[in-house]
Amino acid sequence: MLSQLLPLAALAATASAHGLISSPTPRRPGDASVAACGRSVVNDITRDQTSHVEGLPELAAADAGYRADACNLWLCRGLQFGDNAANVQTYAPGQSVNVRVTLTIPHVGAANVSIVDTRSDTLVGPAPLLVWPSGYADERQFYARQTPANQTNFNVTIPQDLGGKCAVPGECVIQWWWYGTGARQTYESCIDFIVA
Ligand SMILES: [Cu+2]
Repeated sequence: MLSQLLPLAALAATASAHGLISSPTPRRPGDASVAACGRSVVNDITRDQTSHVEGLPELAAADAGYRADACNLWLCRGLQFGDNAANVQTYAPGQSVNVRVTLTIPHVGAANVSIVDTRSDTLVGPAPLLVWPSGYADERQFYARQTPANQTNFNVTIPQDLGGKCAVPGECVIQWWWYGTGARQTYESCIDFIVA
């Protein structure tokens, strides 16, 4: 439906794009991610930073540069703190944080926003910060330009008690996670932050 508005090259480049945090600055691929996940995975993510996790494990397994102990493709798509060290946000307990997501292709499903301990890949704090149990990125709403505004522009509240975690850069991320049920595709995007 946008084809008449977009040059062919731009259309090709975005054809598989789905979603990504646009603000605050999320983790993006770089040298640290190559060192952990291998060149094949990072090339795939670089080609389309909004694309899904499925398929990356196969690329990783076939790449000699992939280090299973350092690269968890199901957390931030494997993207590493070292590539985002210049963009560590500092938040106070109880602070409300505005997050923006760019959705470019919808696949209706579930989504949530959580604080994750990057070393153990476990939730930090009392619960996910936000949950959409279903109905996230619904195709019918999207193509009618009726996606609820709070799916792409929302606030999360930093919990008062994080159990002493998230004081050191790289220890915790705020991860936006979305699973398109019909498409069977997972999307992840991560914000690096500390509480102080
Ligand atoms: Cu898709």
